[in-house]
Amino acid sequence: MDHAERIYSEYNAWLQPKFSLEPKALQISASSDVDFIHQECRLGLIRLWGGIQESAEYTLRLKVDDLEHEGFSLTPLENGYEIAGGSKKGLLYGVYRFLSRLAGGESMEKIQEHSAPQVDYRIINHWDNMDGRIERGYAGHSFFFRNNKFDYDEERITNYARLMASIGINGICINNVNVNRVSAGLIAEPLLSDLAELAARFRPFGIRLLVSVHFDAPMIIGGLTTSDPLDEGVMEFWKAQSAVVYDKIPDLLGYLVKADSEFRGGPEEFGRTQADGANTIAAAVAPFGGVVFWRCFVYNCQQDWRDTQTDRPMAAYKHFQPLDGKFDRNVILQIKNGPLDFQTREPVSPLFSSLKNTNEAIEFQIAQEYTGQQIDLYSLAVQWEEILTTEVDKGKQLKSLLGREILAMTAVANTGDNMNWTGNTLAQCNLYAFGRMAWNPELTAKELIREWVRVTFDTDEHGRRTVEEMLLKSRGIYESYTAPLGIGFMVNPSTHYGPNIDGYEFSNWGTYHRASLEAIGIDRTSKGTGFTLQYPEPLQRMYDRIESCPEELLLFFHRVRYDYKMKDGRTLLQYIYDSHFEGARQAEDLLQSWEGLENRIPQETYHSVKERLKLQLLNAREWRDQVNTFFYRKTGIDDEKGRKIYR
Ligand code: GCW
Repeated sequence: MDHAERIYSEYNAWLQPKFSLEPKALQISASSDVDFIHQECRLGLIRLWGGIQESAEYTLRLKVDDLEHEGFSLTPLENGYEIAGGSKKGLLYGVYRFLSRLAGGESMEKIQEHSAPQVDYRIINHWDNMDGRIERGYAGHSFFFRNNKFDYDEERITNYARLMASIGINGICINNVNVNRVSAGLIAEPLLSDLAELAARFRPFGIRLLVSVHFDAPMIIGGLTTSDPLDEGVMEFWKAQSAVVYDKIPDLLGYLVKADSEFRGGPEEFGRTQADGANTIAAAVAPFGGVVFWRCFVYNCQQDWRDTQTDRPMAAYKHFQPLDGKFDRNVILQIKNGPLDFQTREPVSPLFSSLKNTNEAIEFQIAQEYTGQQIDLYSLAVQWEEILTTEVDKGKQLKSLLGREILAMTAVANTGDNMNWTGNTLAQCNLYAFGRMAWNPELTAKELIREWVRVTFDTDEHGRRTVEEMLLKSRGIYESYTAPLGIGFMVNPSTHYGPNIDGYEFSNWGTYHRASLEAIGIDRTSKGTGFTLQYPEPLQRMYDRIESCPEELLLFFHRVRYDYKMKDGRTLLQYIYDSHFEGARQAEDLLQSWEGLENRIPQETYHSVKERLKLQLLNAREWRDQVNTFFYRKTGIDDEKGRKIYR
């Protein structure tokens, strides 16, 4: 292997060679302006086949054609094959798709596809701090930063860029939305030059960088005494500083901003609106074609638990819905998928159906903060598919808004400097699925999981099926032994792993279950906090009425007595017991299924996943016992099936 080949294969997850594939004798033909893509294609084939045997009899043609801008087509021909793209970017995507289908074991003559992405912006958000730590990172340290400086392995960056481009990602924000005084400096020298150098490494792969900026940058780096977005000096600061930034990085995608959120400053501190804040910054990047991604994760994180009027999931709507139509064209409001915070089960944020004249981005979290931290198995694709197919307006699924009102799919990265990128190898599937789903939201979790398993493991049918089934079931299993029915949280404060039922019950964060001796949950109906009123009819009515509320969200919307009869006749309490006993038992099944793969999966992966599944089992048992004991102690009612509950 020469150097270039090694770079290609070293860490490349699903682009890693797995099979010894039958090489095909061919020549690659491409015009000289797509040299880089030509090279990528060559390296990819060498990696898959161990080499290329040149032959004039069969030609693999790469060309830019009249297709959708980022689209591509893959077409077998009489004596050759054609990969066409609507632009160089489209062609690159076509090449990667072609390689990845080959890697999945398909034969070249049968690969035929025409595809173009549904949303323009497909973005990964890193929550990397410049000291090298990653907020909510479960796969090691940052591969961009260390000791408050850029510090990276160039090959790894290339590999990462390739990996992301191969699933259609075209934007990456490299620093945490929680910007501190150091990372605030990314838009000024000396860090700006380093940022420009990094941007250049991503550029050939069609990836534009974004940078998280500090709302108080006018004070921190501009030396002003205010950050008031309507102050002349502040507006001038953003304009001048952005001109400096775009001079260095002309294709920077733009800025990401977390303001008025979790102790970060924002426009509301100056009596201004979210639109005032976003528009001032957006006006500064507009001349350069830049975009401002403005997060809607705005709520009171200093709530008094005694206050039962304030209802955290209602906050984003209250701050942003009244401003619909007031945001500049280059502002995209970045909205978390649910109204609370990346829980296993939440309704879709009501902002998506209620903003009619505002650009939106949906934000997912691939990092498994509340979903098992890359120890417990959790296939997010399953959850995302449910979210995208949720009805958000009369007869309209969320995914029908993609490419119309929702212009971007963004997600918090689950990667770090661990050799396999994601700590748990099986968590790679979530990263893969995000990119593919952002490209084509019609893909189902089942299809995505199958694709990923195929390109990742060189194993037999039994092996593949086992991994697929484990992944498909994993979300349901995790949900059932943690905090099901939409009640959420009950996790250890700050780490967010493992059970702590009252951990947040008397805290400031606004996430309460309010369990008493008789009932649990918050009444969020029109008669309660009024949260359901944020949805259009008929959703409002559906969530309002306990009979029509989807059962899996029962405790998100309603306060329910333990003796409430669920649809199948069980009491709520018995459902809680069953769910936890069953979930913990299924965690055992996961481990057992995996153990059956001992000689079918590469040793290192086999053992590291097994270690995690063992930890998952301990976690599941701890959740089961703590939750069951908690409710037993509240109610004094035993499990009908007489299983062990600690008193
Ligand atoms: O879920 C919370 C996390 C914070 C995170 C915040 C956010 C980056 O616990 O770590 O901060 O969400 O999304 O801004």
